[in-house]
Amino acid sequence: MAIDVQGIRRDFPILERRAGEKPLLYLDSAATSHKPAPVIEAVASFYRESNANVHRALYRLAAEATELYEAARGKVATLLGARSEEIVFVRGTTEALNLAAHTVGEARLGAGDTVVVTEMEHHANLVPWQQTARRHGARLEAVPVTDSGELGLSAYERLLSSGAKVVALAHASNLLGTINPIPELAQAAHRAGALLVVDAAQTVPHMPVSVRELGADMLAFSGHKMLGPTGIGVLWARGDLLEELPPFMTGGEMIGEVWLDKATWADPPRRFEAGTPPFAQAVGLGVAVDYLAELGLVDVRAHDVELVERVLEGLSRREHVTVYGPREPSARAGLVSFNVAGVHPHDVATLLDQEGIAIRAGHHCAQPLVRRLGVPATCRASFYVYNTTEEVDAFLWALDEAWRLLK
Ligand code: 7TS
Repeated sequence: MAIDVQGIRRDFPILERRAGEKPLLYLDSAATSHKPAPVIEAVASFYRESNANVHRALYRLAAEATELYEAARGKVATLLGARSEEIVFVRGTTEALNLAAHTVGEARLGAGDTVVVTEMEHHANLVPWQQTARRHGARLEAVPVTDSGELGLSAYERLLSSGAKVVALAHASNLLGTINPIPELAQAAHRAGALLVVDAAQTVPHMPVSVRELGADMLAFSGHKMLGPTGIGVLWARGDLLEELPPFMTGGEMIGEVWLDKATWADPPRRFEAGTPPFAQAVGLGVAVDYLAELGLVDVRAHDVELVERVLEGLSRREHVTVYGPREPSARAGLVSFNVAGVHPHDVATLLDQEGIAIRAGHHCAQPLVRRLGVPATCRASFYVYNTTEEVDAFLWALDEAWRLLK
């Protein structure tokens, strides 16, 4: 069933504000999503009524806060088809991937091993692996991106056979929109004896994601891109893998026992949650998960595809516009990157801003990919549950106005 976008819009207080003279037309949800009133209210009421540090004290308020924090973990586990013990709360995708790279490096990487990434990674899933590879004397290899914006699968197979111990790649590219065929890539990685780490920052908010169906070993995403608060994210990993991994950060409740000269570690997931965790944010994320589950992620996905189809169709009729990534809307996440001939993306974004339209222009934290495309930057429009087909049309109209002024 189609989602009720007008009803959804009423839940998002920020959509009532104006951008200068114009209503806000927000097309940057790939960077961060807006928050519905139930999420804002959940965080506020946690601070008003239930605030205490978790996993520490015996008094009632702390027990209640701990229960709410653990209930949020349970909701995330259900969302992913995982077990609660496999859900590590972190501050976001970047921290999750740093945790993955650091601990997998310690446990599994040695001199002469290969780490496989791709040319379409966000820096958050590239730079931590560069650092880890360097620290352990491993090689870092990147799967190339084809001209149609997909992964070169024969190169992938070749790289796997060169002593690959870990593959780290995006479920969907935040620039191209390409959705990578994770189940197949995971099977091939496992045949080669490598772990598969998935950056799902652009998919978990937008479509049903089951970690078992993907066949991944680890998976990372951020709360703030899925209607939740900032400062909360998730690293999921197979239970037996988490058991094997050493801590990333140390201190706080991640310990078993501590002596002056040594310490032992708590079981997962606590082993990986050093310090005071972002518990109010986790509670907010739990409510965001409820909100998305209520809408139904199958329908959320269908809405994205409808908007992307309309944008792709509109842009393809404009000869001065180049679109990057797959042509087929169902092969993409809910975003479209493009350039306007002879016009710098920043100028396009600035003119659209004068119409109240927020798009992102830049390298989208994927500099190797932008270099591969041979452009300095791109414009990107990205969509979510509160965007309408009328907004897509207004965006296309504003792009035509910008072209008239800048060509
Ligand atoms: N991985 C991908 C695929 C992303 O799109 C992003 C953020 C990250 C990792 C990092 O997430 P964070 O929450 O830790 O910052 N992407 C974007 C973007 O496309 N525009 O702004 C942030």
